[in-house]
Amino acid sequence: MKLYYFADGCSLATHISLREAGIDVQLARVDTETREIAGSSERFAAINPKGYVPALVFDDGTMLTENVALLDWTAQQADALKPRNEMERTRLIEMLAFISTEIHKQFIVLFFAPGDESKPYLRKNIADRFNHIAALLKQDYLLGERFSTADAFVYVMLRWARMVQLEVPAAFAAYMRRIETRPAVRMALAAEGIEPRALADAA
Ligand SMILES: N[C@@H](CCC(=O)N[C@@H](CS)C(=O)NCC(=O)O)C(=O)O
Repeated sequence: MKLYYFADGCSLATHISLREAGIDVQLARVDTETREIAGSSERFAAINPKGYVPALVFDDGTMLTENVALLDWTAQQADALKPRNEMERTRLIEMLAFISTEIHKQFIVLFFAPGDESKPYLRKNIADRFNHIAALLKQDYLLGERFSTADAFVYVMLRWARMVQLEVPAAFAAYMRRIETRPAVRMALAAEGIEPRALADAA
């Protein structure tokens, strides 16, 4: 299978999760500006008409898109990630939907909407959402003692928070370090040519 991704994009959550699941994935890097695919003459728009990453193309040619769907699908693929019952799966989807709509989408507007007028509002909104998640962080990972695909997603959002110097609760410092010590995360970052952020800050 092939994962179409932007370096340090939201697709990093799927990339990390696939590695956590032990799935062998081929990477296809999409240039954020030109939308060309590295090492290929294909146009990304011809692969995913929605025009955005992540897009996962299976060996039979079918494609899965949308972070929430990809992170739910990946969670089903390995015992280490798989929710243990129906309610755990629903809780995972609840968290993925929250991160997707309440944080990820708001970052996209913060980054790309023209004008500065709405930026303070968006920054406060995103900060409030991170506060909400921090209050839930009672164990090592968001949904308990086990790493889940929601951790991969919120980790990417925390990287973005650092990119725009958005202050997040102190609890996330140790959390990010914990995530970044995971071998699958280190491998995904190295494959995308990007640096760990929490560990770099601590150095
Ligand atoms: N609804 C999609 C949105 C994905 C998304 O926003 N992807 C960004 C990168 S983080 C992108 O490819 N943007 C390019 C574009 O929209 O043209 C999802 O949740 O997967």
